[in-house]
Amino acid sequence: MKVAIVTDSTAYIPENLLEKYHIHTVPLSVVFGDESFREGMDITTAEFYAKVKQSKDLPSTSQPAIGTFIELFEELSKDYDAIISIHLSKKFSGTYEAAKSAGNMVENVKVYPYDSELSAMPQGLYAIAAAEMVQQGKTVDEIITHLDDMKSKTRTYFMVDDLSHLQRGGRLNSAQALLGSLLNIKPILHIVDGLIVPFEKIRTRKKAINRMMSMLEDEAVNKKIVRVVFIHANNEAVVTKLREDFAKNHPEIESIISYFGPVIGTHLGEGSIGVCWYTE
Ligand code: MYR
Repeated sequence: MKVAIVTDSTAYIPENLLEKYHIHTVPLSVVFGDESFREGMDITTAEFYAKVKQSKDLPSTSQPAIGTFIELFEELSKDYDAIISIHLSKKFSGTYEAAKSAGNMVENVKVYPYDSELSAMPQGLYAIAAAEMVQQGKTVDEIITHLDDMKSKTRTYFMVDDLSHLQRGGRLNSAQALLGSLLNIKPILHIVDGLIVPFEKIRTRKKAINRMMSMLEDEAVNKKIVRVVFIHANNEAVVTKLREDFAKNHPEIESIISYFGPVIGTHLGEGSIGVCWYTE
């Protein structure tokens, strides 16, 4: 049985890895006023962050149309028997539901929609793991069981410079956001059951980054980490340094730099940093 792996653009999987693992993506969009841009297609990440600074309209985001999924699934049905379609948390976006509906409408291919309960490159790690298993000849059931298992072994922490983006987009409890902006804290956030939740309240950006790195270091010493990802929102130099520092102690662990592109950048804001890893 031939299995294709699909994910959405918010996984922000670097281009070389998309090609290496033959992963297909469907774009979400950012909207400025009445203009809509499919991320990675109509607008690059650099253009997006520049536009946010110039634009009088703050951006909003939208999920892909069901028709976009149908088009891709029909194309893939020519070469594949099954598709695992891995998406950002269904509590963040209607993308998973759109993939599910489209999957029910196409013929000649069985579509298995999968809710990563995350987003950004942590979701990308699921897509990569699934694609590796396809290359090893594993079945759809084996791959889905493995993804379920990864959920309990994946740690995702991130911090934002300004909580107002998350508050405005409605993806963080507003009372928490208000408290954060009033006290000028830099909370470390994480995702629990598909929702963003404060993990720890920390006063400065530097301390928040150090704390995320020390949690990573603890896990690297005590467990076997498969892959680590450092994620930035238009501040690559910061994560390049974090990655270099980590690699000095742990050269054997694969590490990847990814980014918060337009859609997730709309909700987190420039300057956000994320660290994610999963263990065996
Ligand atoms: C839509 O409009 O359908 C997309 C909504 C996306 C909401 C994203 C919320 C922030 C997720 C942050 C994940 C960080 C993982 C490191």
